[in-house]
Amino acid sequence: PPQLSNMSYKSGKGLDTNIGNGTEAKNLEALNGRWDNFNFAPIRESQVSRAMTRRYFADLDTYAESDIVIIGAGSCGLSTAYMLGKQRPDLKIAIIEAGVSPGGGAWLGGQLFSAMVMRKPADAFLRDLGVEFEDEGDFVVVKHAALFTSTLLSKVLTFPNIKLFNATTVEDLITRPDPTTNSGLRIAGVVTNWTLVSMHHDDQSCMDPNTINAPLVISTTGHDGPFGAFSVKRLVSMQAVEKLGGMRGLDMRSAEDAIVKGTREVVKGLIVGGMELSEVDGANRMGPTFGAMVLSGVKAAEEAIKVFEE
Ligand code: AHZ
Repeated sequence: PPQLSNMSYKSGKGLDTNIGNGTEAKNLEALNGRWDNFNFAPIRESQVSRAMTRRYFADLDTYAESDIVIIGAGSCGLSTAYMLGKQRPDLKIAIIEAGVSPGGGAWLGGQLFSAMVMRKPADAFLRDLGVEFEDEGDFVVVKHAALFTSTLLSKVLTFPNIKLFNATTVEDLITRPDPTTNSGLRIAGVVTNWTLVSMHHDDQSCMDPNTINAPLVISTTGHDGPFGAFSVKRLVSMQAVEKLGGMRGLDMRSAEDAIVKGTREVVKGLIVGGMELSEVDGANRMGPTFGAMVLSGVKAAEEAIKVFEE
């Protein structure tokens, strides 16, 4: 049996026997037909744990002071992040997504159908992203909404200055007094918790949240629902906005223009985009067409860049 004195708990060596040295393979072809003597490179469980937790906690440390926090990784939040990632590699951007899987309502085109419709000129965004589509004249069709969302997500996750914290909910907004604004305050960051914790505030006590300071928050939490329209509802309860307009019935013709045009800094330090904005402005919903979400993201990024140029 291994002697305690011979064990290195730091490296984990000495506790396990029968671990192979690992099959070497420069490429996948090199593995061809070698499965009988195959084994993975050695590992100890603590190495896996440390590889994940060290990075996660370093990220929490790094992004505790961010330049921008984007709330919600749906089609609008991800489009915003993509535009900012491309144009401003100098800004530190945290995306906080309540769900385990980012993407919001953009994994299917509508109902349970696969294809995603975008009205022109949102095809310009698809070209920029490198997602193929069929041109139907006034609108274009991506063969599967998941192709759009996964491509967008993969690009956003590649930017070194953007960190996605998923399974994390924004529970509140950080505010600071600001006598120059109507409400006398500005938004200065977000209050977060793991979503599973947020869901249990009613039956558990002492589960205080965490915080991220940021001079600019971009909220894209979607229309009202269990989580949706979070920031704008909070603006009302903190009396920074008098009341919400409330999302109106579906009218594709007017809804998409209204959302893109209306994307703006609603309260100092808080830009609102995507369907969350319909709750502020009393805009119609547009249903299964996604051009407004991506172009609202483009506009939200443009508005954000203006704030940093001021
Ligand atoms: O999980 C939510 C989703 O992924 C996330 N979210 C909401 N509240 C949050 C909170 N903290 C962190 N407090 C939160 N994350 O925000 C994301 C919103 O994505 P979405 O796809 O619902 O919104 P969107 O505005 O990007 O796109 C909406 C697309 C449309 S239009 C429409 C209609 O007209 O009927 N319906 C949809 C889904």
